[in-house]
Amino acid sequence: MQIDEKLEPILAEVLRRNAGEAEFHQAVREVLESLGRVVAKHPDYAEDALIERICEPERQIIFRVPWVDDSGQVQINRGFRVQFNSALGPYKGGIRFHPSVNLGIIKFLGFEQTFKNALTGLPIGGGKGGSDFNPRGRSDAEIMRFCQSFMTELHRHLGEHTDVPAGDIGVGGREIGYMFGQYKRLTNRYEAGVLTGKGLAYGGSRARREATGYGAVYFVERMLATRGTDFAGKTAVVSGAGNVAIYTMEKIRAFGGSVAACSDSTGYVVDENGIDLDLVKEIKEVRRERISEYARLKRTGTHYIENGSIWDVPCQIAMPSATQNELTGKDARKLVRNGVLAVGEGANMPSTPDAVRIFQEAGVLFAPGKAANAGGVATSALEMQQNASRDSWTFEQTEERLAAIMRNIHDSCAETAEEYGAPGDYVLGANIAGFVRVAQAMRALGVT
Ligand code: NDP
Ligand code: 2IT
Repeated sequence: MQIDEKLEPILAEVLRRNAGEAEFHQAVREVLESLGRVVAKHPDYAEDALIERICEPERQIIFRVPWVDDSGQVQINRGFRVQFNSALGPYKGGIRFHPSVNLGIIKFLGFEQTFKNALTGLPIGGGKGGSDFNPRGRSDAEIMRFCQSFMTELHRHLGEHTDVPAGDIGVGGREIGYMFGQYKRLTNRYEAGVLTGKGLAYGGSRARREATGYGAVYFVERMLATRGTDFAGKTAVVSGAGNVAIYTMEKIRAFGGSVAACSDSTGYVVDENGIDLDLVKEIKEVRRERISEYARLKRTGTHYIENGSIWDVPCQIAMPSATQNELTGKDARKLVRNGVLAVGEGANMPSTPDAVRIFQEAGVLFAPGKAANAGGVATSALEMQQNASRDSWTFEQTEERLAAIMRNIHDSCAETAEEYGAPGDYVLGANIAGFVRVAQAMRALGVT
C-alpha cells in the first residue's frame, strides 16, 4: 500500500532518526500506510505532531548486565527497556532474551505493543524490553544470576503503576520467578502487579500461560466464521514450539482441527498422525531440547527436516508463532498454491510485508499479530486486576474473559475496516482501531 502524501515526511523522518533499525522501520511503515484513510477523514489527527509523537518512544533505557557464569568467567550483556507510550495506562509488554535482540527490535516490539494493548480495551500502555543474552545451553543457576543482574538495574524503572513487564521469547515462568524474587528483595515490597506471567504459587493468573495461543485460535475461529466455516476437520501448520505455538496447537485440537507440523530454529517436524502435543511439551517445557528429538523419540509417521521452510507443508490454516519475518513472500506464494484459507499471526510481525500483500491479494483471511496475539497481554491485564484486588479467578472464568476480549478485538478490527472502506482488511482495521484509541487519549492529555 502507498503512504499518504501527508504522512510521507513523517515516515522519512522516522527512517532518518532511527537509522539502521530495519524492523522498527517496517512496523512504522505498516501503521502509517493504514493511517492515510484516517487523516483523510479526520484531518485533526494529523495536527499537533500527534503521529510524530506516537512514533517516538517516551523513554529508552539501555544498561549493562554483568554476570558470572558457572566457570567463574564474567560475562557482559546489554539490557533494554523501551517505554513507548503511557497514554492508556502503565507501560506493559514482555521481555525477550535472545542473541538477536537490539534496540531496533525492542522498538518495533514496543511500537506494535502500543496498538495491540489499545485494541484489548484494557488500561495498559505499551513497552518492551529484553537482552541479547542467549539462554541456550545455560544452567539453571546461570539463568538465575542473569535474571537477578538484569533486574538489579531494571527495577528502578518499574512499578505496578509505572511499567509492568512479562515474558516473551526466552522468558517464561522460570525467568519471571527469578526476576520477581529479585524485585521483591530490592524494593522490600510484595508488589505482585509489577510483573505478569507469574507462577500460580505467588500471584499468577490461571490461563495466562495458555492465553496467547488460545486467544489467537479464538480470533481465527471468529474470522473463519465470517466465511461460514470453522476449524473442524481442517489441517493447520504452526511454526515454533514455544509458549505461543504449544497452546495454539492445543486449542486447534480442542476445536476439532489437526496440526501437521511445528518447528524450532533448527528445523521442523511433520507427523502424519497429527503433532503429539504431550511429546512436544515434554521436549520443550521439561527437557528444554531441540525439536529434532521429536522424530528421534517417535519414529512412525514422523519426519524431521533440518533448516527448510515449514510453510512447504500443505495446510488450510497457517499460524506463524515463532519470530519476526519468518514467513516470506516465497512462503506465502507456496501456502496460497497449497490452498491456505486463513493465516493467524501468533508471533509479532512474522510475515514480511510481501507475504502480507500476497495473502491479501489472494483473498486469504489474514489476522495480523497485534490483533491475533493480543490475548496474552490481555490476560496479563487480568492478572494485574486479580493482583490489585488480591483475588484469584478460576480457569474457566479467566478463559471466558479472554474469549470475550478476542471476539471484541476481532469485531472492532472488522468494523473499523468496513468503516474506512476496506472490508475484510484486518491489518487496516487493527492499525486504525488501535491508533484511534491511543490518539484520543493523547489528545486529551495535552502535548506530552
Ligand atoms: P518461546 O521462547 O517460548 O518460543 C519461541 C519459539 O520460536 C521457539 O520454538 C524458538 O526456537 C522459535 N524461534 C525464536 N527465535 C527464532 C528465530 N530467530 N528463528 C527461528 N525460530 C525462532 O517464545 P514465545 O512462544 O513466547 O514467543 C513466540 C512469538 O510470539 C514471539 O514473536 C513473541 O514476541 C510472540 N508473542 C508472545 C507472547 C507471549 O505471551 N509469550 C504474547 C504475544 C506475542 P528455538 O527454541 O530453537 O530458539
Ligand atoms: O508480545 C506480547 O504481547 C507479549 N510478549 C506479552 C506481553 C505481556 O505483557 O503479557
